[in-house]
Amino acid sequence: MESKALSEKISRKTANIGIVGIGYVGSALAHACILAGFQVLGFTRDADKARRINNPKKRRFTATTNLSRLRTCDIICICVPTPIYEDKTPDLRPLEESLTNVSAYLRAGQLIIIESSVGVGMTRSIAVPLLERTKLVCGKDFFLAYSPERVDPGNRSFSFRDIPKVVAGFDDMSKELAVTFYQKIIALAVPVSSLETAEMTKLLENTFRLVNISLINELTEYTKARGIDIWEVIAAAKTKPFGFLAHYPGPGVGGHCIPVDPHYLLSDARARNIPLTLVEDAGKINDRQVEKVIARALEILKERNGQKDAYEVLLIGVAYKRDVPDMRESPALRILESFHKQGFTVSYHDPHIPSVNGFASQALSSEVMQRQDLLVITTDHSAIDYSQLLAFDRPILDTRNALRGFTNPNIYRIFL
Ligand code: SAJ
Repeated sequence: MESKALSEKISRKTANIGIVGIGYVGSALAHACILAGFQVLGFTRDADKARRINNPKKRRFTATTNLSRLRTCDIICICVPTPIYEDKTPDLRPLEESLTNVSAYLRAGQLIIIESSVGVGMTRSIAVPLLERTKLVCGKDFFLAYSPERVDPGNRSFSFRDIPKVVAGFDDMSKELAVTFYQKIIALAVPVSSLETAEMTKLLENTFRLVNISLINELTEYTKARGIDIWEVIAAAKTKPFGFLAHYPGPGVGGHCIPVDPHYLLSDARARNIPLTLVEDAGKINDRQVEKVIARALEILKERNGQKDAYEVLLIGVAYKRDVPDMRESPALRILESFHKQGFTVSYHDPHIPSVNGFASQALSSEVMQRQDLLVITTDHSAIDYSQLLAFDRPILDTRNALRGFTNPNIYRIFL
């Protein structure tokens, strides 16, 4: 009975959608639900964020810090971060807190969907017990699904609606309800046979990327030794219309997905004594990129300035990737901290990040630029005028091939 009523409300788009966690994933999902005609209530601990969202002109999307309103939602999507601790083990506190909050107001007939990236088996082993504390029974009184987020910050090629979504249910009815919901907001919902299959799909997607980035970072050491431009090699390999997907060398791997999610796989594999040596090594190879950038920068500084007590260095870009205002796990921050610890006068310029860790983004003024012993391009934002950067005639270490095509003698390329 409960499922029929919910299915009807989804089909008529009168189901009230609750989204717990309105960061880049929750916001994108909220927008897609609104576009499809649903009413959305965002749940956040940040009262200012709630106030910013509650714009009288936008009645379809409101936000609140009042958790008791979870009871009014027919579908609740959990889109909170699933980070890792310093020791790289899963930090499930945000997810467990959200599930505890949802369980406090859980009522019969609700569909709970987890979108946060989790380890294999975590939906079943963590979400079900927390939700069933209310004595309501999963699959009977309420429904539970898992559908990993696939939001790609800064990607202009695919809209939320264009990106298929993998969907699994605790049971068939849960899956059916979740597929019916997603089919209202995106072009393609991809049902799979189990929660674990959907959890592993997400981990495969991001581990695939981690490993391929580490492959190209490692191969760059070889091509550099052989005087070959790896970027030209990749461009040539991309002409193969099948069986190749380009990845590029860089200063390391940042963001809240690629350097993080694979540890949800590794921690469970280790616990089961299943060696995933390639994945373990991939993370180490990518982490070593930061040390390579720092070592090369020091070589250039000594070569051009002799031994000095302190050099002045400006990083161009601290975001974890091009054209996003996000610096989580950004390798540029590790480079910034390292130069700072070595006593350098170090600063950064990033048009998307006004300040971070007590540093403020520097304007590219003549006064600032003339003082620099070295510029390091750590993020290749589109908004930066690289020819203007070169006009200051300062030594530049390019870790992103942002200066492709330029031949100024002051350019150093980490990959050549
Ligand atoms: N990076 C490289 N070389 C590459 C690609 C990325 O060094 O060839 C670096 C980036 O500079 C960044 C980090 O790796 O520091 C992560 O880059 P990313 O493009 O993978 O960025 P994310 O973390 O936003 O990844 C998202 C993920 N999407 C989801 O998790 C839903 C990922 O699964 C996507 O594959 C990726 O976007 C994408 O394809 O753009």
